[in-house]
Amino acid sequence: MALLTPDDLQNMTDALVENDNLVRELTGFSLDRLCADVYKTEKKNEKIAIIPVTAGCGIIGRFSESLLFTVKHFGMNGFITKNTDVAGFYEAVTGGADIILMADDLAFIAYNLRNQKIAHNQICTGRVYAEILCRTKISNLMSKKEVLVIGLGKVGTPALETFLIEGYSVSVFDADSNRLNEVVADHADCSSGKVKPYDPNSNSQFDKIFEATPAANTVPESCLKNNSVLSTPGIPCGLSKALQEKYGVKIVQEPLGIGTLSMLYAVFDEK
Ligand code: NAI
Ligand code: PYL
Ligand code: MG
Repeated sequence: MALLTPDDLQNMTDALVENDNLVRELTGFSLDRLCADVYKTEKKNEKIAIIPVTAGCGIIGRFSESLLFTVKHFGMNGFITKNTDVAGFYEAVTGGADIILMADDLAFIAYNLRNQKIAHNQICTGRVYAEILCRTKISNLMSKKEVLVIGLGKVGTPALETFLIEGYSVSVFDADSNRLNEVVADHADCSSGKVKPYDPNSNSQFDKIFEATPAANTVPESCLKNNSVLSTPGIPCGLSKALQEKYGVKIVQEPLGIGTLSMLYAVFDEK
C-alpha cells in the first residue's frame, strides 16, 4: 500500500475543513451527517484511542495527530496513547477507550470494543468518496446516473461496488489491463451496460469522476465537462491544476480525515 508521508499531511487540517464545506455545498450534507446517513449510525460520545504503531516503516510524522484533529473537529472525544503498539493497546483499554484507531503498513483499522464492529480504511475510504459523488447534485437536469472510476485497487473496488448499489452505470479504467479485464468480466452478469471499460481515446465525458490511484495526471482531458466533479482519495491528485482551472472542476480530495470519519461511523452503534 502506498504510505502517507508527513508532507502529504502538512495541510491536512485546512483540507479537512475546506472539504467539509465543499461537500456541504455539493450534497447538502456536512461530512459527519453524510457518514451518519450512509451507515445509519450515530456517535454517542465514545472515547476514541489513537495508538501509534512502530511496525514496518514505523511511525509516520503527523499521522496520529491528524487522526486526533479529525476526531476533535467532528466533536468527538479522543486521545493519543503515550505508549505505542501493545503497550499502547493496554493503555487504551485500561484507560476506558470505546474505539481503537491504529495502523501498520498493511492495514488501518477502527475497532469498537463495545459492539465488536471493525472497519478498514481502504474499504471505508472507497465507500465514502463514492457516496459523496452519489449525493452530489448536478445542475444539468439531463444528467444521468453515470460515473467514471479510475483505479480499481483496494480503494477503487469498494467505490465501484458502492456506485453499483446506488444504481449507477460505471465506466471503469485501470492502467493494469489484467485488473481492468478482470473487473469487467466479474460484472458481466450485471444488467447490461452497468460496468463497461472506459477508452481514454473516446469522447465520453462525465459529470462525475472518481479516482483512486497513486499516480498523477490519471484523469484525461477528454473525459471532462465544464464543472465536472472529481471525488478522489488518490495521492497525489490525479487531475492537473491546469485542467482543473480550464474546466472549473470541483475536487473533493483530502489525505486521511474523510476516510477516518467514514471508519468511525462504520463502527458506531446503529441509530
Ligand atoms: P492500490 O495499489 O490497491 O490500487 C491502485 C490502483 O491504481 C491499481 O489497480 C493500479 O493498477 C492503478 N493505477 C496505478 N497507476 C495508474 C494510472 N497511472 N492510471 C490508472 N490506474 C493506475 O492502492 P489503493 O490502496 O487503492 O490506494 C489508491 C490511492 O489512494 C493511493 O494513492 C493511496 O495512498 C490513496 N489512499 C488515500 C486515502 C485517503 O483517505 N485520501 C485512504 C487510502 C488510500
Ligand atoms: C491510511 C493511509 C492512507 C494512505 N495510505 C495509508 C498509510 O499511509 N498507511 C500506513 C499508516 C502507518 C501509520 C504508522 C503510525 O504512525 O502509527 N504505523
Ligand atoms: Mg480521506
